[in-house]
Amino acid sequence: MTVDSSAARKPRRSAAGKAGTTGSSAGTTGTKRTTRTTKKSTDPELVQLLTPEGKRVKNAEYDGYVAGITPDDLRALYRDMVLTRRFDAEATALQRQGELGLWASLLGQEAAQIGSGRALRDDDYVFPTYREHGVAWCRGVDPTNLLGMFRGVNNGGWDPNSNNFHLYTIVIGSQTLHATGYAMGVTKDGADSAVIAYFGDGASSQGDVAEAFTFSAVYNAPVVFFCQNNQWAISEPTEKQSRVPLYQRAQGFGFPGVRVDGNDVLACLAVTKWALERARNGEGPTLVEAYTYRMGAHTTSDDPTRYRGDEERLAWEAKDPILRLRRFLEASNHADDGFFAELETESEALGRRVREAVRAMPDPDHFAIFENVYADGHALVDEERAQFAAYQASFADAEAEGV
Ligand SMILES: Cc1ncc(C[n+]2csc(CCOP(=O)(O)OP(=O)(O)O)c2C)c(N)n1
Ligand SMILES: [Mg+2]
Repeated sequence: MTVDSSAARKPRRSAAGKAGTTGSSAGTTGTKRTTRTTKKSTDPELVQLLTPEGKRVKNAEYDGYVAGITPDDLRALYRDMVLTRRFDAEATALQRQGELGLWASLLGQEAAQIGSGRALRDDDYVFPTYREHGVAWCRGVDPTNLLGMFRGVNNGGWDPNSNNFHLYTIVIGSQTLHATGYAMGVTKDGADSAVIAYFGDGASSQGDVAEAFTFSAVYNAPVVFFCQNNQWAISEPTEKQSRVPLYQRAQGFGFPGVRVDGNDVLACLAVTKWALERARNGEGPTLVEAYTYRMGAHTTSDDPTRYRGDEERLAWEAKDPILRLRRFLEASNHADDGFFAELETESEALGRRVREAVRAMPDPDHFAIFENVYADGHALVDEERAQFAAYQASFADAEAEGV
């Protein structure tokens, strides 16, 4: 992607007073704090370049970061989002068919992931959670590798160093510390690459994240903390995570935080480029809060109808990240029917490819999990293995009787 950021202004050292940004010298939020659930698209705190209706709006601070974007680039961003959504839908279906143990859908978060993912350079390093399928796509990780992990037939799925994309991390928030340590190493190496850590709104309450913020600030580590605030941490709403908007938390640690419309791929691209540039220029960490929505269940094991209503989902459907870019492409004559039809064919081919690949994978070995806990055996693991073997054997009679 050729996005010219040279026209952009030099990143500021203090972001005080800027809409949607808190810098180390920004004022406090006062004693009366409010919580919020849904931001309007006109919210001054929210950096937005494309409205939900697909209208391009000017933004003096961030326009420079997408100034060189071409129609080809825009179509490429659209393609990335469509293919990622298609692959994600296929994975959900495969789980329902018993082919995967679990799937964590990214539905609704495509713009946050593709915008930030396409802002990265090849030599930058990514530390994802378990939901960053769109970022994995941008890094060139084959989707079937992700599916192998969720089927339980590989121990991670890819070599992190081949794509500078670390393994998925399930232990909430811990990857922010890994990213910080890695970024401190980048500084010691004298490199000008940057590191990005993805995490969720729920993760922002973890001690690990607070420690990562402290260390990265104090050591001026070249790291971008990219928080996808998808409004939910399983069944916990964001209001239960913080009394202030999440991006404002950076202020207390002494680095800037910005809230970007996480359903606006252009804004996510621009803001992430700005944050990465700060990191490369030796200006330390940045917190980006991508304000978005988890359209589906937390994972395929979750039933969101037990804790949230339809109105919220419908309100967010109107802000769909793919639809808004499509509207913009159509209104500006950057894409014709032929482009959309071809992409539809490509999407179906991708769905077919991953489906066939997963069906060709072996069944997971139920005992493999016990082999990778310790290098040299362990009494407790041996006991657990024996218990599990007895449990499995308990089905033998039923199977023999055809129950
Ligand atoms: C340390 C730790 N505590 C609890 C869990 C269980 N857990 C898995 S996902 C999750 C919610 C995470 O929510 P959020 O950070 O908002 O990310 P999202 O799933 O919404 O993308 C929790 C509590 C875990 N994996 N690790
Ligand atoms: Mg969340």
